Amino acid sequence: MKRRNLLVILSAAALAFALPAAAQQGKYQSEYRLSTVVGTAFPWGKGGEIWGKLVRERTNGRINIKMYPGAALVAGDQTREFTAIRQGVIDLAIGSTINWSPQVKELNLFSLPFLMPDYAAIDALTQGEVGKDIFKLLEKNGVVPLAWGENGFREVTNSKHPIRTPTDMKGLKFRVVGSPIYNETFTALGANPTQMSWADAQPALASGAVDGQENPLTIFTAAKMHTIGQKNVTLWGYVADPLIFVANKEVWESWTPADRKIVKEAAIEAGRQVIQLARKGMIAPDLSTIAEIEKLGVNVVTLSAGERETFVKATRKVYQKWSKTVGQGLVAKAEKSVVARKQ
Ligand code: X2X
Repeated sequence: MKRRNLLVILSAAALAFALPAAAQQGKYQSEYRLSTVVGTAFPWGKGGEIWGKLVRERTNGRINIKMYPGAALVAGDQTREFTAIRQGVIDLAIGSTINWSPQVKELNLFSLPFLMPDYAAIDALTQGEVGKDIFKLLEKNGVVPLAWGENGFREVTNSKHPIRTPTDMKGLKFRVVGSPIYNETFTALGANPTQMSWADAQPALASGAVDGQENPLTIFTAAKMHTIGQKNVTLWGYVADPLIFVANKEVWESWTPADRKIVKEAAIEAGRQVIQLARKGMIAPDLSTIAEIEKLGVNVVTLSAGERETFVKATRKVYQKWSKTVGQGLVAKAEKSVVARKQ
């Protein structure tokens, strides 16, 4: 073979090698649609932004993530998000365990009232055996789980008066999220719950159609809920919703192993940052977020251990009933993990 021909062959081989795997496979989409319920003013949406940026940089733009906040790909109906991921209407999502619990009933674990007494308890579940079990369940349900994030402890707020006992909730109307366990918990406390989406919740609060709601404080501040009548917050920490980063299975399989690794590692990194943002200013000695909320003219009630106990007792039946739905084995494992948690 002539020297020149050999060079041509060699350089062609080098070029093929250097080309991104995507171009060789030709399977990559120009854009991947990422669903979140809230936008970048919230830690949750920030997580989407961080994930997208890391992936774009590290894949040299081969994987271009576009965010669709407001659960826009399912017209705001966040309880349909999981099905849409499975069907490929959504390529990627960072979702709350609550919103996916209609399809994956075990995700109601995190909504069992007063299962998790503190942040260490959330970590003990998501970062331990329970977290692994839940990822396996998600895989069985046809999506690819990648990383954990956090929405946070869901605190109860209302426009009427401070809540210190279940009696204070009697007769108040609350917007609750899309799992029936919330209706049952609020009913057990003597309140009137109505299930609605996040999109519908804000106008309902603003018009006074409902008196209160429950959400993490980062949602409270970013959505400026004090401007829609929510002047009373009670830190009862009854449930917390982790977030889960996932990919549609076919999309995942269309990527090269090297790109999958990039996407997964970026999800883990973004998840860590979301968790940090979600907890900022809420753990002693840094309670600055709570102080900022008080400065907005909001009355923040911290319950004594005894006061909290009355809420625990009042919701115990709901806990027991829903433990069966979640699966007694998984609940027992979670309870054990909570007891053994490292502070
Ligand atoms: O709808 C809510 O309350 C929110 C934003 O927290 C969730 O999506 C679970």
